[in-house]
Amino acid sequence: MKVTSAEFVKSAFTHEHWIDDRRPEIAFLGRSNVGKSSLINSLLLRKGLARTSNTPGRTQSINYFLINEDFYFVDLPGYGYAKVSKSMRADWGVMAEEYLSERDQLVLCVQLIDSRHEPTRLDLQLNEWLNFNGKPHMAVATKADKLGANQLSKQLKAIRLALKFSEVIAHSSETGKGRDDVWKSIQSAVSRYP
Ligand SMILES: Nc1nc2c(ncn2[C@@H]2O[C@H](COP(=O)(O)OP(=O)(O)OP(=O)(O)O)[C@@H](O)[C@H]2O)c(=O)[nH]1
Ligand SMILES: [Mg+2]
Repeated sequence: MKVTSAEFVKSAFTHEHWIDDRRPEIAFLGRSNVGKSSLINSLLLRKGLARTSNTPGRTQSINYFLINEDFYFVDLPGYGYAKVSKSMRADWGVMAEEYLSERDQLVLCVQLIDSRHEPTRLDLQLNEWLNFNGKPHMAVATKADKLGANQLSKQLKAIRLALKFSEVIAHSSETGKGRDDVWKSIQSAVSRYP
């Protein structure tokens, strides 16, 4: 995919601020700090477009990026960050479910899993929800550069076993590993949109 333009459009904190121009959307989902913003930057080859940080829970709003004036990348807040209040954690579920259920233009959900760990309970819940609700999705195992080849292949096996209905692609935003394969799936999802 040749990225000719990529721009941050807006942060939406509530329903009224969601974008509604019928362009297709790709949503990035995963626990906080798993590397959602970094994956977006890596795919776009733009270093600081989506804000990354070492502080988990950094992305609190739904952030829209318009790519090639054609489709959106949607950076959703991370879940499962223990230090936020219980009500904020409950809000995540409500907001995400509302978002994921209501968007007809959502052509692909990209679920991120840390390649170093087994999927968490919340990862599995989200994956089941996506399957059950027939949402087109794929999984990306992030931070693949942090593991050696043997460890990585072992972890991928475990992740594929846990997310048995999902395509799983290993990716590193440090080395660019997996970038082309993730793009292939995104492109094919966008091209299926009427
Ligand atoms: N080595 C390595 N570090 C990564 C990779 N991807 C992300 N990181 C690091 O992991 C941390 C979190 O990355 P973010 O992209 O901000 O994660 P996020 O999922 O957007 O986090 P929230 O917005 O807080 O939910 C940062 O310090 C990144 O530099 C990767 O592929 N390799
Ligand atoms: Mg982020």
